[in-house]
Amino acid sequence: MRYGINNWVYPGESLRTSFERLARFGYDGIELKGELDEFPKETVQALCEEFGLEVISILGWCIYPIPGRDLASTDAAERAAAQNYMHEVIEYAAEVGAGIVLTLPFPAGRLAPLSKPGDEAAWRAAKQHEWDLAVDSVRGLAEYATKFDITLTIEPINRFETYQINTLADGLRFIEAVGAPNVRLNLDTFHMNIDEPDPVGAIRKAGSLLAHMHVADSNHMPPGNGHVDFKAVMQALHDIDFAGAIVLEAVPPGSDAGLAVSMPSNLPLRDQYAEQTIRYLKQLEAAVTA
Ligand code: LER
Ligand code: MN
Repeated sequence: MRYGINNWVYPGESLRTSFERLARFGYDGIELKGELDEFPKETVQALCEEFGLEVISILGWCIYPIPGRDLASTDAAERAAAQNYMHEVIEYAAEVGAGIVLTLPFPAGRLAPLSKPGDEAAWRAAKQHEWDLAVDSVRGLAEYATKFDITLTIEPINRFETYQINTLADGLRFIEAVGAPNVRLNLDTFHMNIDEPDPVGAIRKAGSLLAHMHVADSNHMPPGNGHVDFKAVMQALHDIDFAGAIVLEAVPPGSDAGLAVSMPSNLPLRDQYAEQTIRYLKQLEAAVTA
């Protein structure tokens, strides 16, 4: 397996510090938050070279209500801006050698259709309309990504962060609707613990469509600190011949993830979480491959 950490959990930290931590604990690479102006590609390329690390993936930062990031918006200008933004992410990924771009067809943090439907029939119609818009947007992105040999992954995220694509079943239905071979799945153990009826079964069912994994425990802490069965997760990944990377998104306790990852008193946890996770998962990996 290849292992990485997403750097959205390291706000305010220099890239050098993040790369140095990843190298020190034996990670293979980094997943970059898709705020590209913060990470000049020349700096990233030089650090990859210096530390022997790769950029595994870029997380398209489609977070509501950041303007120009909503691929499902009913406002055509907003949708076009989001597509342009994702084109830039795809181009950046190709330039730093990352093969995966994580794509949120519905921005994290938006929990209802923009039209704020007042009854069930209106809700269903609005939901379907935004679904169709998102499918259309992602189909366009997939075509664009083909030119750069980039795979787009769709991550089902929990109901407290989006009102569409909460489960593997939703993700599979979305990918089928898009109908492009370079659109695949990214599962996240934290989100699956909330909305997936059978998280380990979902990994098995995703099979060869699973291109990328995010890990955190049930409480968003590093694997081993909650009740996700990571041994069964690692066994399932092994059994499906998972060839992607496992990327950590661990967050210290607190109701506001953005605040929790930036609190000065939590900074020492960055090393601790990185060290614990790779040690624990590699131990489980050895056990399931023995
Ligand atoms: C993104 O990978 C994710 O897991 C979301 O919770 C971010 O809002
Ligand atoms: Mn995730």
